[in-house]
Amino acid sequence: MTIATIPTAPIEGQKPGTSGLRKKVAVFAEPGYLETYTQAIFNAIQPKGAVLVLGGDGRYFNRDAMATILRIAAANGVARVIVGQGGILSTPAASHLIRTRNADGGLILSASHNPGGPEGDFGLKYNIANGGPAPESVTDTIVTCAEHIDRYHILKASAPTLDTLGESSVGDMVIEVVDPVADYAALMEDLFDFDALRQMFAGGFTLCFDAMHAVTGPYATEILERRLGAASGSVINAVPSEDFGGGHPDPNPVWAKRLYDLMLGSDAPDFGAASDGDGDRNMIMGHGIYVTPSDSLAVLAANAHLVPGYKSGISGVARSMPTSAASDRVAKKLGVEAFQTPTGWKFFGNLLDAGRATLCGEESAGTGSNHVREKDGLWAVLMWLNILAVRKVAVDEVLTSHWAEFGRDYYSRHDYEGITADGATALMSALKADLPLLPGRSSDGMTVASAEDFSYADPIDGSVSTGQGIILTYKGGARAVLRLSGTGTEGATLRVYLEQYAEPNQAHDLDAQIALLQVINATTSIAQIKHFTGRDGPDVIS
Ligand code: G16
Repeated sequence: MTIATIPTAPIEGQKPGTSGLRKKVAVFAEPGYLETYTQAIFNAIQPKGAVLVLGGDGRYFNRDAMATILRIAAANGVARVIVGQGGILSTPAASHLIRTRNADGGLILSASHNPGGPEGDFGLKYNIANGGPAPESVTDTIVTCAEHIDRYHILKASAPTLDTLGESSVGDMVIEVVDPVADYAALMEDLFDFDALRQMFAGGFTLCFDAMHAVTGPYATEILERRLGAASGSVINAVPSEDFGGGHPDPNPVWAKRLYDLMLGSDAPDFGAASDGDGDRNMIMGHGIYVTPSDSLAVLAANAHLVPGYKSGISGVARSMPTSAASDRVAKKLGVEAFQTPTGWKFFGNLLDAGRATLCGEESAGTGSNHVREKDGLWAVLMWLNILAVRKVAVDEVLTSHWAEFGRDYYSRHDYEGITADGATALMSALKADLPLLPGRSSDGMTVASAEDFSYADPIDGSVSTGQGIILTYKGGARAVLRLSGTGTEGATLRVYLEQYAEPNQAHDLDAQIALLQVINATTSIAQIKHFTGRDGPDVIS
């Protein structure tokens, strides 16, 4: 085995964001960049003798990056790499494979919902042995290693193509190419009542699943159409492409507009859903109705006992801080724990490992459970379908009956995209500086009751994460959260999360923007959004 050791320069200031390192393809493709960052990961995790899982969402640069990573892995003494055929693994399937094969960790190549192609984005994320994203202690070590690196090691031989199932080797390292779908589909069969679902589809239930030309195409076609009998063509945009068909693989009303419009039209199927670039996000719709991710988590928590995998109940529900309080109300009624964590799936890992939470969810279209350690788009779809199969009602009835029992948390997120990093930082700094002065401040008929800069002490390992977003709680209970996105690759994105609770006996059929008008206006004014961003309004409202 011939190894080359190549001098390289440190990578400075490349702290992974909310979910691994995301950059333009052009940055990752710069000579030595991917090599150096991969070596920094290996310096941090010391992978000699390790078994690793490797997979990606198939976006542009996936195959080239895999070939490089395999050669660096071999040069660093990795014993075995389990790879999805063609280099493909959805993020939840990779998480499952790490767990089911007792691997030491895995590398996931994806920029999630960000666009792909030569001008698009690429990403690299390290997951630990529990199958979940590396916690901050590990990502901090990777950053330190990247800042002090001066060489990388790479096998001189080239890596095999990854198209043929089975084992081969490169240097002393075994490469095992596996079917990307098989193990994941088997896990779904364990969790859900496939017989009941088959019956529902045989009875004429209709569905449209938009795979957005991304990784879930093969997974959804196999599970929904082949195994469950949904009509052929129920999965649309099912063939993955390197640039997601030129689209933006983010399952929300803006980017999944074709599905959104279909579900609001008169020819809508019974159920609509979409997933993102790497298969971990989801969008859920019924005929004429969009289910917010916050409501979806609450509904799944309230109905989980109807699904075989959760029939003995759930231990707790965890949500990210900007997610609405809807799931807290369910947890309270069920008498189970409710947790509020910072944004980022990695913060759920300890709670899931300790058995304190069974279901987790985020306003950013992520929902999941203890079956893996990532959010899981298709899992969320199957949860909903299984619940509909048991309750035999439509999506809108599930929601309206939920609100009638628990009340409705009107919710919306306003995104100001591509603003200057300076403006974004100045806005957050001004809010932080003003924190003690904000309580009592009034605007548009709303008065701030309390203001805090969210910090989280992990109840399992005690680690503390600070500066996770500003929370403004208004008198009467409405809430606004302001934070900067950690997943963008250009400029900065300000996210403003808004919510207002309506009791069970109050109106639940208002448009969310109308129900939230006062809290929107008050927050825009108190945070001086126009002043700092130069924008009259948000770019994306979801
Ligand atoms: C990633 C994380 C999620 C998190 C989201 C937030 O999502 O995995 O846990 O909620 O980022 O994004 P932002 O920082 O832009 O608000 P994904 O799907 O991109 O991996």
